[in-house]
Amino acid sequence: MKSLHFLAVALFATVASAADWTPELMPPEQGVRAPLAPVQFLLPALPPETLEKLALELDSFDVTAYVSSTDGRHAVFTPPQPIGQGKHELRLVEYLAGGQMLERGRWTLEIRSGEGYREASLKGNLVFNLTRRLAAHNLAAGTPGPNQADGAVSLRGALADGDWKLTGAADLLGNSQHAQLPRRDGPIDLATFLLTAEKGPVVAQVGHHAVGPDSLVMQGFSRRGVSAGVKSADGGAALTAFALNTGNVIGFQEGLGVGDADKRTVGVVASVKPLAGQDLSIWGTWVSGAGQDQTGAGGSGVAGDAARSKGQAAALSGYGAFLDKRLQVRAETARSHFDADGPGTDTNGDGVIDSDLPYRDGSSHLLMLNWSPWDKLEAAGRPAALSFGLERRHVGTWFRSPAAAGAVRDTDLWKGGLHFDWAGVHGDASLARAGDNVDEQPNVARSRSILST
Ligand SMILES: [Ca+2]
Ligand SMILES: [Ca+2]
Repeated sequence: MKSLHFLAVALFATVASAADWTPELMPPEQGVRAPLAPVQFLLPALPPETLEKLALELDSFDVTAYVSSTDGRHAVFTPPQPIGQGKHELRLVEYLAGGQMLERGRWTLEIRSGEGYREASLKGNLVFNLTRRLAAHNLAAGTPGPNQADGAVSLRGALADGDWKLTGAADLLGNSQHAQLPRRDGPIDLATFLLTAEKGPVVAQVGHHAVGPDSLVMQGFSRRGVSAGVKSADGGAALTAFALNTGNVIGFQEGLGVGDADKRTVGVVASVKPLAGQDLSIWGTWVSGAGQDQTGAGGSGVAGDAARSKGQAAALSGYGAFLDKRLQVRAETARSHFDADGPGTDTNGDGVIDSDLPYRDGSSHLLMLNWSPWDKLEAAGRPAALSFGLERRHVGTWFRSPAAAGAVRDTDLWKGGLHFDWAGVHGDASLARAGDNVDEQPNVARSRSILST
């Protein structure tokens, strides 16, 4: 039986090689492939029964019905509708007896709108509101006139050629009441903007954006500024350096947001996926910055609340998903060196600094586990899911980062919980033990609590 099988394979191989041929894709007539231009092939002299078994696929869709030929050698595919700009895959296959499929040719089609660029687009979106106040009795002095207008314009553009691409986005605001706009001056203002330039492995961004994955030292830190990075061809490793405004600048003001060293945060994020094909990432983040974060009003007790706070922080972070993603692990460790009030504060307003905190060192550690032991669980004939979570978070009393204003501070937490879903019902239960004044400062109050939900 085994030898028969081998014989069959050998026979098939001989037939296939005897009938070996490759089609040829003809270059476009005008140098670029336009969205509706016919695509031409040259085939060798083939018997009619072979021609009948050929099929053409565009991006995995069978488009054989749109192929015609007058002599069996020159085949023309006429797109029934414009092919989108960019790269597409075209495949010519032959169906063999027995249902097997043999790929005869595979090409990348690049569709362009014109000679100039591979991709060029600009989209705009306008919203405009006009409000007229009808009643005008008993209005306070200084009330704006009866006609009010406001609007927003959203612009998106892209330009690409070869291995480079430029994309831009900007949101503009208009309001007849100038005080309603970020800059409070003039009827038109800018909300946010972002320009991205990519060339091969290099990416540069200017405008409102976040850099790299979140960590203990950088969380939700989307700000106006500049960044430049390089990534490996497979996307597994990346290195990005940035300078962003510490606060949240909007409007036509402060330019790129990084001109003032007292309001600037600079840093580097490096990430690597050490095992190919595995869902495992390790990234390091270093930040150094000064200034007030918009979430921390003075005296709010949130990191960065003092307008002139400054410092550095660094974190090493890892995330992995194992056992078909049923076990997820996140681990981080971080250190900081931070002066919460910079050169000090004048607490009684007499013009003389009377409170100046020193630089303090802090550390922070995090471990989070999530485990779903069963892949497919059923209870009483209905699908069910059950997962267990464990969180260990230890944030030192003096741990702060200029790029993580809203982060949890000064906590010593153990938390365990479970989550279940069954027949559309979700439930969570957890038990946590939390404490503060982690560094046991003698003049800071200390609390401990146990919570269950
Ligand atoms: Ca200080
Ligand atoms: Ca004073």
